[in-house]
Amino acid sequence: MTLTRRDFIKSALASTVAAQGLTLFPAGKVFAADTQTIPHASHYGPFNAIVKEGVLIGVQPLTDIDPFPTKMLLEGILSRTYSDTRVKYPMVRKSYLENPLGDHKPHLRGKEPFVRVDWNTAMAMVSTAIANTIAKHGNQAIFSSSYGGWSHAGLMRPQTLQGRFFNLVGGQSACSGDYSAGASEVILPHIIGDMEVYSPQTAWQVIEDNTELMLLVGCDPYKTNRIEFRVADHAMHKHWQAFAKKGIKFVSINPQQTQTDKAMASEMINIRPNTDVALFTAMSYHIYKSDLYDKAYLDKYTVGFKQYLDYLKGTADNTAKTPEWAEAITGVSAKQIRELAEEVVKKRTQICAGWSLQRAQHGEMIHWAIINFAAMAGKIGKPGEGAGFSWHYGNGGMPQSGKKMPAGLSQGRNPITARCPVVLISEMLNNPGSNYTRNGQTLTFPDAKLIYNAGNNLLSHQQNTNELIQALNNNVETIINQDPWWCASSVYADIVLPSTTTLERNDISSGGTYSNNKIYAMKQVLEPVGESWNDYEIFSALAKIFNVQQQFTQGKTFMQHLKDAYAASDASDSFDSFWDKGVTHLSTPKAATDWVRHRDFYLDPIKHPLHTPSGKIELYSEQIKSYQLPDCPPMPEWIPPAEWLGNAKPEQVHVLSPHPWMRLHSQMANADVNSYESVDGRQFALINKDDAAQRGIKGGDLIEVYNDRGALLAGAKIADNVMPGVIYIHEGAWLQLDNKGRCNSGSINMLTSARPSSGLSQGTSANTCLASFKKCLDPESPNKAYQPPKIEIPKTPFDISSLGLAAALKSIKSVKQQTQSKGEKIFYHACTMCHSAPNPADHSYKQWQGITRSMFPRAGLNPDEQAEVLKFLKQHAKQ
Ligand SMILES: Nc1nc2c(c(=O)[nH]1)N[C@H]1C(S)=C(S)[C@@H](COP(=O)(O)OP(=O)(O)OC[C@H]3O[C@@H](n4cnc5c(=O)[nH]c(N)nc54)[C@H](O)[C@@H]3O)O[C@H]1N2
Ligand SMILES: Nc1nc2c(c(=O)[nH]1)N[C@H]1C(S)=C(S)[C@@H](COP(=O)(O)OP(=O)(O)OC[C@H]3O[C@@H](n4cnc5c(=O)[nH]c(N)nc54)[C@H](O)[C@@H]3O)O[C@H]1N2
Ligand SMILES: [Mo]
Repeated sequence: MTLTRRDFIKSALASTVAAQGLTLFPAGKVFAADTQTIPHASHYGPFNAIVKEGVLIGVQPLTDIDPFPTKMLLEGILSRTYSDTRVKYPMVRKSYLENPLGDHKPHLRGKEPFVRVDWNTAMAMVSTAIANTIAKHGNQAIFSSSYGGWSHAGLMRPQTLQGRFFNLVGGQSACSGDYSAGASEVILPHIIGDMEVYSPQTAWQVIEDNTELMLLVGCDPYKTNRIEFRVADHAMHKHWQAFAKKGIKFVSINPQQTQTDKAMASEMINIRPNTDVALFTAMSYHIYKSDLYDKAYLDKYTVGFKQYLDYLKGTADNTAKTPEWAEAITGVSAKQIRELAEEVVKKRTQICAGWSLQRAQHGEMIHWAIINFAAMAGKIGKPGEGAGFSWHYGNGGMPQSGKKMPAGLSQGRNPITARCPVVLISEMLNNPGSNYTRNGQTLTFPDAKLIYNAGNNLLSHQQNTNELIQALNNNVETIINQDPWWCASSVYADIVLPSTTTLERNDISSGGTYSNNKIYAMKQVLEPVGESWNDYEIFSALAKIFNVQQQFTQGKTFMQHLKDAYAASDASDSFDSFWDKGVTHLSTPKAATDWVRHRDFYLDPIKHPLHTPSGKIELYSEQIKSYQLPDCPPMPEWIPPAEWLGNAKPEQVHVLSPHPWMRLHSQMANADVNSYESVDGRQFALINKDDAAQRGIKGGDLIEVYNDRGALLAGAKIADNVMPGVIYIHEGAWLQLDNKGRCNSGSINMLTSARPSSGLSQGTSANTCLASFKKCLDPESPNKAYQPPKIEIPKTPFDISSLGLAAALKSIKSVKQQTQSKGEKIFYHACTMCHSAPNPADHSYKQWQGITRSMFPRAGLNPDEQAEVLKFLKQHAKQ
């Protein structure tokens, strides 16, 4: 039996569950007849939802698939489902509702109450805003801030559905790049012919059999593999434990000792943030000077050594890049630099670098500097050796099945080509129509008047919150946010559309990112909470209003879309059997366990050239040189960032904002498990004991962290595993500004800058950030970020006819629906499995050939499909 929503809210069971937070059910537990176990899956792992009288009462892990379920799965999912922070009804900001067509006082966003409305009113208001914006400013004025977004693990991702709807009504301006690896994904195709950051890694078994040294560089897979873009299964642990048992040595270059370091007993090399380029440059210099470098390898597999050597020797700048030179920059002793360089050369070494390093100004340089060093050491392409940039993501190292997984609905082609690199959103809003560069192209910002944000938390994840709020309030007429919760982006929106969570509808997912060896049913577990609609319902309803519903739904039911997606996959189980069991497994060929990154190239560089201009590893890039960028040189050079310990004032520290252990960004911040990330209800800051003592701060104290851009309050946590001069504030706390404009919740982006990495990639530089901190003696209240805003219930219903929706809809020109080639269709369809569909013009055709070599196996495309996609990319690639 399922309760109606109304019954549920009243039910005693619901309040008991909400109060207790959790009932934990061990794997394999058998339940009484009145209790259902319903299979579902999430970023945090697969599970059985335990349901009684229509109420979720717990989550049971599937330990045969995931032997290491996290508390985010076991406790967080339940706790956040029934949290007070659910948006239960459509909401409109008070002044917006009072004057939706005129001055609705954008400066009151985030400050005034919301008014509950019914769905008719909400949809009429959203449609009017969209239609008026298109009629007045064109489709380019609709901006999708959904760069991809981590919403959920299913096929029906809000970002894709949003693109599908808007593309049917003339398109929307969109984001380019992502926050994750924005710098490397642009530079590395020039250097090594693939993005590398989203590419499979040498298989675990090869590491176990061959590797002697694993060199972790800002890489913490024990943390970052706790979740997956699709469904986590934590399969790495068995293998990493085997690495340790085998006696593989771990060395970790990092300002902090991580959980991975603890588990692997890594030898630590604490380094000043943002200075790794200097370290690897000096290691390259040292192996040159001591004649330990591999000349034959350089001749055969690389270009540009001559120019790079000039840089190492200091021919032009009179500075030899010696270990002593690097010691002064990095804080790592010259002796240690020499020893490390020699050890790496002499041992079979796999370098594993994370992405935080390149989330920095000049972020393009670091992975490149590592590649140059690894090439000089003669490592790339050999079993158990080389440089990899995805060991910490998607279970990197897991053998690939190459099987086709179900894919979501296609967005289709976006008729609007205007894009904004994610970190430049405030810049775009403040300078509509102005130019910027990206990957050698000069492009133009759209003039965004309406922002539609679905399934990503812009106000939390975007750098420099104060600048963003100003830019939004000065330039954007309407902000629509679609989310199950009162996250920061909901609180700062004009119209909030409550979407269900995946628990309240059906879906399908698969896992893992590279392995593609399982397909999961995400069955509906509950009735929608409050009056929330699922994302598909919301966009179908909009499509109906805009008269494109038939194209949006293709006349299919929701369940038919899922069945078709499953049928198009390589699963051999029937849909009914799969749906019944909740999971189906796909086999992985034996050869996948022997896979070595860049082995083909290493064995035969003529037959298997890289997709760079030279076909080789480019230690120096003529292509990058031709772009003539003042902030992105043609080889990996150490360039001091605008903010680092080398130019900090005595009272300042470097602030890093790594990803949280017990959250997925801002997700789970409203769940019980966030207590792990908090001190007294606020985000904690990890502080070295000496830095704390100097400022008279003890563990548990409230501190204020501040710089020119903003301020936040956080709880002090004294750490013995963080180097002096560096503090850690995990990204993803929700937002609550006090009367002094400080974030009372500890949201890190109050402090970060939206300065891009460089004119090449325009990636984020969140980790280039200095700030001061002191004990806070004047908090105004406890943290209220995890409470819903003030909500009013109107006495009289809103008069929808006053909006003039019919006239607004009539004033938009009809849109000619596009016909897509076979290859284009496959491209946009398969890309729904990733962050977002990239623009074919982002890369040259040659680069696409390299990039698709990693992507095709992940998408499970057969040779004919691959040929069609390549044909499409050839026509539309960057010239
Ligand atoms: N649990 C959990 N896992 C996640 C996520 C999450 O939110 N929670 N998010 C996922 C996403 S979207 C992404 S993009 C990835 C992010 O993956 P990463 O970007 O690799 O992760 P971070 O946590 O930012 O940083 C990892 C390590 O880099 C170190 N570090 C920072 N700056 C420097 C530096 O200048 N030099 C050196 N040597 N080390 C440095 C930090 O101390 C930290 O230990 O993680 C994914 N996994
Ligand atoms: N300072 C700093 N900032 C950073 C980073 C950093 O390292 N430092 N990391 C950056 C990186 S790498 C990333 S990837 C971004 C992450 O940024 P986001 O992708 O914005 O991260 P999430 O917090 O996971 O946001 C997902 C949102 O989707 C919502 N959601 C969940 N399920 C559903 C659903 O079914 N439907 C709808 N409509 N919504 C749903 C959630 O409630 C949440 O608000 O942050 C970036 N910001
Ligand atoms: Mo990310």
